[in-house]
Amino acid sequence: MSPEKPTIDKIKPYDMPLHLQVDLASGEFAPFTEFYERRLSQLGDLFHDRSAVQRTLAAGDPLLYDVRMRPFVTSLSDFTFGVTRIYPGKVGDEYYMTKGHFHLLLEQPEVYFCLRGRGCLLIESAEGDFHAHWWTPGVVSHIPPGYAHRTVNTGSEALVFSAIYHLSAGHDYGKIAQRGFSCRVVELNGSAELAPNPLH
Ligand code: PAN
Ligand code: ZN
Repeated sequence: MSPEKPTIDKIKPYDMPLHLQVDLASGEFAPFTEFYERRLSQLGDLFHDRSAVQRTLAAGDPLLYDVRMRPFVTSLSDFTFGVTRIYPGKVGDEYYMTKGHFHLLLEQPEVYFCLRGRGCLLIESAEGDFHAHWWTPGVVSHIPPGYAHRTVNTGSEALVFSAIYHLSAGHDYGKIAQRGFSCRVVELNGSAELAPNPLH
């Protein structure tokens, strides 16, 4: 999969302060300017159990997550504020998760803030330095420069989190699509556990 280039060139700079309102219960906010959804048919390769993917797709094409974003571009710099909502569910023993990516500009970090639900953030450098942050509402995670990141909903309700990063960071999905992270997050005896990823 090819890297997704930042859309910064398309956005007119605006140098005045702005505010927006997040509904903490639903994870929706306004005003947003970009919105996308990701369904299982777009993400089936992420999941280990391919026969479970096929069985699920035969019954429909579930929505795994959606993302709302509001870029703040000024004539000097930029930020993006985004809220991701991952729905509860599993494919095989793996919970619904985001695609996961490195930033195209590796030096660009990101801050995540868990607003609602239960989850796990996987963070890993290209050299294999792996970390998992177990999330409840109120947990803030810093993703340092050079670390890939993926979020997993381990709970029974939507997992909602906000993200702040420079829009110029961009997204590189290719490496994660090929081999994933060192660990997968699976349900084992009714609880969420890390399991080694044999493809990594
Ligand atoms: C987030 C993610 C968002 C969706 O805004 O883009 O949670 O995850 P994927 O992009 O991996 O599908 C972020 O990390 N932005 O940089
Ligand atoms: Zn990111």
